[in-house]
Amino acid sequence: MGRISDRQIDEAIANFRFEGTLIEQRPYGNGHINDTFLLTFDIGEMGRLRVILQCMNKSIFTKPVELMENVLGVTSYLRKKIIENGGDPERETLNVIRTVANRPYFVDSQGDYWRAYKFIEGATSYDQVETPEDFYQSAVSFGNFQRLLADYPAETLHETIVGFHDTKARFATFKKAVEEDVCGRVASVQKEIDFVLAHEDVANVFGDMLANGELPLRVTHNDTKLNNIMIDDKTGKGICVIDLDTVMPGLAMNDFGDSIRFGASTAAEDEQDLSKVSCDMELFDVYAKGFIEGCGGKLTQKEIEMMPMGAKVMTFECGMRFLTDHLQGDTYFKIHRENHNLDRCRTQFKLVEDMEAKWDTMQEIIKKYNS
Ligand code: ADP
Ligand code: GN1
Ligand code: MG
Repeated sequence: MGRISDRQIDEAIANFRFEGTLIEQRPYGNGHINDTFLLTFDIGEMGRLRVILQCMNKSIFTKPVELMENVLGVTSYLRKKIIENGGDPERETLNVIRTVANRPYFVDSQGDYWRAYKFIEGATSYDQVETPEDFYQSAVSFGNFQRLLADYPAETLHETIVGFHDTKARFATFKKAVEEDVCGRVASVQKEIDFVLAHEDVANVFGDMLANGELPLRVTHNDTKLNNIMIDDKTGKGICVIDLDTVMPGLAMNDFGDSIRFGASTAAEDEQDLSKVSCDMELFDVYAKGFIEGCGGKLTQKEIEMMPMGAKVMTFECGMRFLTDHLQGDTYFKIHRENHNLDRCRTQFKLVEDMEAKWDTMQEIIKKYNS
């Protein structure tokens, strides 16, 4: 935090079509990318109304206008589908609040881009799995999300981050960061660097399979962390997939794998005590079941078979990205303490090792659901 001044926040607030009197504003959530604020308005007799206001990270999302075109396209498409299915479009998809000038985003006097969403009430985004049932529900929701978008015109989607899950390209970027060593940190992380170099094959698997036509490109979320889903406080069901910045053509196994990386870990993403970090096979099982069910028969047998690999690739890629950022001076992911990205990288590599040790079990679990 701290990147955005109070004056900028006030300017943004004044430029959205918010109703009522602002009574509270505070930073919100644990996202690593955008600056998120929770605003509370008093709307008189009607009580209180909350909204999410976000300053988009423009050094990461260099084309915020295109990004918002994606968000509007996807949310209005989902809205129609939710209504057709008898759902509640106010809670089951993000709702963009427009600006006074009737735009879906606001550009402030510093050139920063802002957007606002209705706050999804009565639901929680979890940073760690509390019960296997919650994790199962999040799997069904992410699977459903992919199923609902199966016929979305993929060619209309902008690629908001080029090569986002091109693990091979990320491996090349990593090697360059090691060579350049701009912060002089290479010598202190040789063990982690060696881990990456020894796993080059993991970086290439999906790129090679895509090139051979063995895997289909689908419209995917690409950032399926547990805290990017809202779970209903009353019913315990996953109700809304949020953080749509990276919805783009991608691989089903990566959406599966990124959820496992984050949610099936027995510890937080930045846990310093690595003895606490492992990949929980019960959670892997419930997530696999929920995701495959949620995708509603759309996945090919090959995609299902490759799900353990999706978990390994996403975990390896994320660890490599954290390490790259550590080497480059922590310019991408927000950090809240010294060596934060290094700590995050270490949990990911510990998970990769654990997945390697549990590889046969992961295959067996997936086989149960691949008929
Ligand atoms: P980032 O890209 O930084 O992760 P997110 O869009 O995921 O940003 O938002 C950060 C956090 O804010 C989420 O994890 C969630 O807790 C909360 N959040 C975002 N949008 C909403 C919403 N519409 N309603 C309720 N909470 C939200
Ligand atoms: C970021 O935005 P957030 O915090 O949900 C990142 C993901 C990483 C994740 C690691 C746009 O997700 O790719 O997997 O951190 N998002 C972007 O926690 O880079
Ligand atoms: Mg997020």
